[in-house]
Amino acid sequence: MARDLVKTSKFLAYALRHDPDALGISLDDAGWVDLDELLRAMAAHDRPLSREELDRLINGMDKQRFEIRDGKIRAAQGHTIDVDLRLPVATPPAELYHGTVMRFLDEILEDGLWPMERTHVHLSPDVETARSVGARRGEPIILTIDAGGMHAAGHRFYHATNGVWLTDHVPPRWISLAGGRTPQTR
Ligand code: HQG
Repeated sequence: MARDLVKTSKFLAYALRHDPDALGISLDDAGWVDLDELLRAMAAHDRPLSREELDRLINGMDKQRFEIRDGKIRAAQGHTIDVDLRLPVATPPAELYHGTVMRFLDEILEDGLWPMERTHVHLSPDVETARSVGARRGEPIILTIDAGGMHAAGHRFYHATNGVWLTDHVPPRWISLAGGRTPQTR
């Protein structure tokens, strides 16, 4: 994907997940904005984008950040602003993965995973994805989540359209280090 489209994609993700004011748009309570309104706002903010470029940006992404439906667009996941994506409750696979870094490990094993700034804890369907999520912050550490056990115990899971799994909180008892090793730090 062209470099400026990558930049545009990052800016769009930022606006749709965290700061719609940055673009002078407002999202509905499920995070959607009208496509035409978005393209007008991009032009008004010196970032003109045609519908064709937007389609290219959306289809060219390695991880699908955006969702388009009924002439509207939203970020598929990752919000820090208060939205209700209204994703259906879904049955997760037996195991999910979370990529993090060593400096958070003690706290995570003590308190479990919390959404922090986002609306949900984000879990990956495979180790490779979790590794790249963790690698945003440093040397990645992969946690294995007993999603099947959590689900059986009544925790709710949601499946974002881009394959990311969301849940409210993962208590420590469902978390283990990939490979079953005991954390060195404990
Ligand atoms: C950590 C990306 C201490 C957690 C990816 C993570 C992803 C704790 C950080 C999506 C903790 C939160 C989400 C606790 C969790 N104590 N640290 N109790 N509980 N943490 O970015 O999962 O890059 O909000 O391990 O694709 O890293 O935005 O979540 O390191 O799907 O395009 O607190 O964001 O997309 O960080 O990433 P984040 P995440 P983008």
